[in-house]
Amino acid sequence: MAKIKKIYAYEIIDSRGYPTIEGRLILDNGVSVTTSIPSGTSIGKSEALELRDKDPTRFEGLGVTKAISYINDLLGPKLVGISPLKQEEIDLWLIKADGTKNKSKLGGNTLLTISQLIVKAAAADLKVHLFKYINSLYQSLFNTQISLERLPDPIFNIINGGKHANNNLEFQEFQVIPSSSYSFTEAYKIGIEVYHELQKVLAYRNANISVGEEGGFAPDFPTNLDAIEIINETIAQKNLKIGLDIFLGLDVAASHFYTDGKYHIKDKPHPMKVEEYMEFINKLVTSYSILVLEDPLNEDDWGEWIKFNQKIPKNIYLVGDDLLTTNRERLERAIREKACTTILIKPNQIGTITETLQVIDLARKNNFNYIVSHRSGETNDSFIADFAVAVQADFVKFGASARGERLAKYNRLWQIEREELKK
Ligand code: 2PG
Ligand code: MG
Repeated sequence: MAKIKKIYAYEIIDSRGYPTIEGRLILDNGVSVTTSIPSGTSIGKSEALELRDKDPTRFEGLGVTKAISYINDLLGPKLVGISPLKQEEIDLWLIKADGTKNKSKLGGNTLLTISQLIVKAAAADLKVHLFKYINSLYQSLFNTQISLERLPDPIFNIINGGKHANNNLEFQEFQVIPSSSYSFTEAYKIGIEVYHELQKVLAYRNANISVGEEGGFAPDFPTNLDAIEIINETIAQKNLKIGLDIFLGLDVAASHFYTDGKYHIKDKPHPMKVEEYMEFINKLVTSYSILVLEDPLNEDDWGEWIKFNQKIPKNIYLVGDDLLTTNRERLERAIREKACTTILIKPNQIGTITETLQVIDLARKNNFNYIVSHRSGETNDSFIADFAVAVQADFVKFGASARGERLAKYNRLWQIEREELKK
């Protein structure tokens, strides 16, 4: 079995134009793999720390040379001679080397670079598709098999707002979700055609067709509801039936417009207290075939989440992203208190692949749904696409069906469906 010969990292620039880490691992048989790390713009308070240099003379303080020196000088050399098949051991060693609860010493981005390199190197060495290797890794960690049957259903973020765009919408993501009865190939085509139709509808209305961080359009509208209405109109133009062929989704990312104990959105002329706001969101969900609803409430208000979860229809995926931050303890609490039904999975929120798989295992054992997600700051690495197939996520959320860093993931899913899943 091959052993690690060298691990090193360097800065590259992400889709937002800011530095991030790319790492490379070379095995002693000459096999080499590369991976890079995404970065969030709207970040949950409980996420693993993303280590940045804070040196104002470089990249507005967002350089990652400190993290890179930890990989090149501290961690990488100690892994020379070790087999990449020892994922769990290596990840536990990384966690211990950091020693903090939120990876604040070495950085979640530092640890995840190494953790992902190890996964990729093992798959490359064994000459198996990445998703098949991650699937077998899960099986060896938890003694349970996940049968590789299907591709996750894609969630396309076609209008961007909130922190992802400089338009005036408070909600962060307005999404369309083709019915799960479609194959990925069909769903992808629908997502792409709806995206282009939306561009036409927006242009017809003299709305702005420039895009936000995740490739969705970023128009100004008088209210958030107007953005939903325009998506409905677009879907009707394509002769698709809403609630049958296609559904809507929202990442409200409500923590970002929650101040002074109230929710501030332009749909109401006054800031709303939680009761009124919940009523508003609940009505919106039921009137607009919203299937997936992410972070509708402030990330600290567990009690309100519990109430809301009781209130909304049972068939809706109530998703905790900023609430749960791919964190095992927070997921345990959500399960215990019934705060929501679905967790968003982002490996860089926690920092290692083993911990990410542990969270998924906990979700699966408790019939909790899970969605694998990109970040707003992305690279062209499609690791997350293989990861989502490997764990048979209910959905994937990789942004709009436009811009290279988003398409790298969707196109990889397409390739898996076309060439690799059933072979
Ligand atoms: C989210 C993510 C991804 P960010 O809130 O779900 O869409 O955004 O990466 O900016 O946290
Ligand atoms: Mg989110």
